[in-house]
Amino acid sequence: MKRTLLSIFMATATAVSFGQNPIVQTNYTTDPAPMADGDRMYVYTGHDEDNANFFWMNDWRVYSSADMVNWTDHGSPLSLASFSWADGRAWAAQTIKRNGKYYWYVCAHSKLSGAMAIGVAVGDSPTGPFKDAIGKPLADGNWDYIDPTVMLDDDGQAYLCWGNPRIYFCKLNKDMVSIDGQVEKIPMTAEGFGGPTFSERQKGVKYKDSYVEGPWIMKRNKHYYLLYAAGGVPEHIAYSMAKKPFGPWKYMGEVMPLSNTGSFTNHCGVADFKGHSYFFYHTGKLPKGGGFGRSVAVEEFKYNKDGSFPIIQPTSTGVQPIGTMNPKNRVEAETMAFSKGVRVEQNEETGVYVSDIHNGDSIVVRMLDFGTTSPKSFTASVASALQGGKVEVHADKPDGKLLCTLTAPYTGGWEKWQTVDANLNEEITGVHDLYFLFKGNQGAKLFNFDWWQFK
Ligand code: FUB
Repeated sequence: MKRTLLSIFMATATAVSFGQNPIVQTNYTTDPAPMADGDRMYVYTGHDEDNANFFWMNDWRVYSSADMVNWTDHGSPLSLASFSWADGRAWAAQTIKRNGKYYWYVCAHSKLSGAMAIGVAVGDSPTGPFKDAIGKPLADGNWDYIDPTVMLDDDGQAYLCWGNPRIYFCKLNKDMVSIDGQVEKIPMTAEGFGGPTFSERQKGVKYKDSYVEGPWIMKRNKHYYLLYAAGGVPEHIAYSMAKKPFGPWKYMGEVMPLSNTGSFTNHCGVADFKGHSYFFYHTGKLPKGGGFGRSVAVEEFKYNKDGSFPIIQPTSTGVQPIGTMNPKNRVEAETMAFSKGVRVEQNEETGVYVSDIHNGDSIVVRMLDFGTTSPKSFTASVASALQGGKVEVHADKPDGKLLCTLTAPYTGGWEKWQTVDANLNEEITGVHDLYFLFKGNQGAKLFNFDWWQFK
């Protein structure tokens, strides 16, 4: 199963042009929920399994970036196993910070009701560890109960919304893990959402649009927004605005129109970060991807003067970097702008590391600022239970200046880490992209890669 995605990457290598979308190539990722926190943008995602024929999803993942192009894989700190009541369908979710704690609202199939339920996990850091906050669902027992989205208003009141094909809405108590009052249904009017809910549609009447699923509620500059997957399958993204968190909502039109994304669902999340506005969504654009093999992508946009959204089209280019990284600090190998062939694994001791490295695979890391003094050597932590291999480090392009070739030896096991060095052949200063090109015996797994650093 794992090898399949890799083989496809290798087979289609020449067809993959360099672009930032999808932002993760080592796994399928879905239903993005961005959260800016401090110096980093975090994206909480679902995870489509390789070769899936349905949304057989078992866990959620976290990625983060300080520059919007190099994404660090934080692995999967939350899965169905984290919730004693859940037994399938780890679908869309969102995380929010309050009073130093991180609340991750999820939906999953409930063993208790035999239908879908909304749950909440809590952690002390954006990357976890997370645990079920209450040991039971927040709301259970309805196939409509999917895709929770959460918003903390300026007055300290938090709201939770979810649902397909209706939108449920409630207040959260200050503890963020209990519902204040009743769960209401948001009235689905043509004025609010372009059309009434599917069951109330009249034959022969043409509506502007319709809410389907994947709500994203947020507030910005006194405007309340509800973005959502709309129009039936295939889905586009539309939105409504309101002056109050509970509406009434006004249908505003499409944000991301239907286009050839290769996925019949779409699901968005929006966040501002370091003075830029970003729209996250998913496509089926990773090799062998599709409706059940989706991948998160991101576009930068500017709000219109009146606070409304512009039309945002999906691109393969994605966004421009908004920062640099220091290569003289230790960099986790699972921080990458683009990769080909490699996968990731995680364990308690090492955390996340790059695995499944084969001859011809590569990793690109962008915007490394070497400063004015060239480093003299390159150091990496590697592990191999076989013969190991080599990594060539090139500047700026795959056939750019060869800075060094590092040899990763047999270390006695795939998790027996050894720190190895290579002297630089060439000086390097200023800001550069780096291409790590992996070489070794054809077909064999070469080595695992945990971190690297220039000295
Ligand atoms: O990822 C599973 C489901 O597909 C989500 O819950 C929906 O929003 C759609 O993206």
